[in-house]
Amino acid sequence: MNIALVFPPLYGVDMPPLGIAYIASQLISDGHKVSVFCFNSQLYVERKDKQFLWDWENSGQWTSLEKINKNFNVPNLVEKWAEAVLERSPKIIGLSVNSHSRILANLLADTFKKKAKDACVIFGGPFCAEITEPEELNSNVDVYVRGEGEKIISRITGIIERGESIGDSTIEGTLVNTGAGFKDNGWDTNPLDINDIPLPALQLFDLGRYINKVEIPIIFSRGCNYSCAFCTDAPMWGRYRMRSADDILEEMAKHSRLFCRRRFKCSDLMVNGDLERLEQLADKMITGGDIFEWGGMARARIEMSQEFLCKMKKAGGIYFTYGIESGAARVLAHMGKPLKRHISQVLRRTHDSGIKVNTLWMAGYPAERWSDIIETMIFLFRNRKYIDEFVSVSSCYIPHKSRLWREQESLNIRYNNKSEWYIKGKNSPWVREVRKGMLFGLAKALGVYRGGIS
Ligand code: B12
Ligand code: SF4
Repeated sequence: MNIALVFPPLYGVDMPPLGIAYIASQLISDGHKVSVFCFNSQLYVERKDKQFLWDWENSGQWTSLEKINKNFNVPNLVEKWAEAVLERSPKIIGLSVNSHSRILANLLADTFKKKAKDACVIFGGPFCAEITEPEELNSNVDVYVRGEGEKIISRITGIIERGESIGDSTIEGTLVNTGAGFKDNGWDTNPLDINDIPLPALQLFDLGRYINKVEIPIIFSRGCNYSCAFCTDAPMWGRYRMRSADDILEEMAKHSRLFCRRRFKCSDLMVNGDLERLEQLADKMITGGDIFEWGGMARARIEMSQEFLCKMKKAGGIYFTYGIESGAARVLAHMGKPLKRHISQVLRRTHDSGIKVNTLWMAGYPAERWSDIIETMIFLFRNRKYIDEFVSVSSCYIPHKSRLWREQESLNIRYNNKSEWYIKGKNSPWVREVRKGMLFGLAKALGVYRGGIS
């Protein structure tokens, strides 16, 4: 079958999106003809005057149609994009959707159905995993896919190929449009065997359109075995599974040859969820002799000894990005993060092993008091020598389905008329901004903020 995969804005234009590359690859190996349309990078390249809208601080400009309309002629854009997709006469159109692309994705779905009512429109991606309200569902979408999409998309295409009704299907992990509403087929609770899925089809993307000219995206693992209170990534992905060393090395060699690059950027939730397998990978990298560079997000796990980290360095590890969030012991405990003294030790060991230490921070967590932000500033000051980059500080938000979201009542969290959360007399958007400013100001003064990284 002819299948079109679409990636609407907003997303990072750093590198090609891996999710849709994995879906494309699965479909190709199932024997389908796949066309990929990354309208996110296309719009970025076409509208140089609007590139500032892809800066982190402007991501809010994509969260309502009114705001997007201020910057673009949305009806024209959607029409043009829909024409380009429909020119290929796809039987299935899959869109990868996140919280910041859902508005344009919905408009595209409406246009696809108007112009080609027989095409099956499928939404996948992180937005679908967070849907809680029926109002969030669009009647012009035939199927919503929650969580990992490879196995599910194969099943959906099978149903369509056999001419069966998608509305009657019972595939776990989907919400299907019956014509009279949506039927919830629950979640697929069996995470994929990630050594069994084809390597992502990055060759379908024009790398020249993306701004990172050095790295190639990759993932070593999926999932996470922790449950930090503010996080919804872990529930979407299920338990931690690391790919086999051979599979990872095969992908590195293939993509390095294809793109003439030697550095890989891991998009894992954390690269160090399974230290034993990570060490096996490092051993293979070292004995293989052909060392690639790599880096990614990691948890500050005290089990990582100096020796272990030196081995990572020798195997090509060049940076670890730690989600530190806070330097206050009681906030860290409430979040479910490692102990404060353990974090300090891991920062020092990583730095001393020659791996660059990147850090991510969060201000205004519900349990955070003014004294905690001071404690965090002292922590930052004391550890400044081991922190190579203070990448960014976000202000705490409460995603649907996170533990914080479930505990809102007991935390006295309320919402104002702009849907912003607050705790009376303790925490508000203003308080969060001030705390964020304090931390950011200190990072700049200490010289650990160096412009951030993408
Ligand atoms: C790497 C990353 C980035 C990189 C982008 C890299 C690049 N290509 O340029 C950077 C850091 C630049 C980035 C930016 C943004 N990101 Co980001 N990012 C991620 C991260 C950590 C990994 C994404 C990834 O590659 N995953 C691996 C792939 C394989 O997974 P996947 O894309 O989800 O795909 C799977 C399924 O979703 C599904 N699927 C996906 N598409 C489709 C399509 C179909 C048809 C089907 C059937 C299935 C399907 O199947 C895939 C394979 O199993 C995720 C967190 C996470 N772990 O998911 C956040 C995440 C995707 N980002 C998110 C967001 C919101 C953003 C921003 C848009 C805004 C923001 N405020 O953060 C910005 C853009 C900012 C800007 N101004 O540019 C959110 C989305 C939230 C949501 N619920 O929708 C996430 C989930 C983080 C979070 N929890 O907040 N991001
Ligand atoms: S923040 Fe990181 S470690 Fe914590 S639950 Fe989410 S993915 Fe796991």
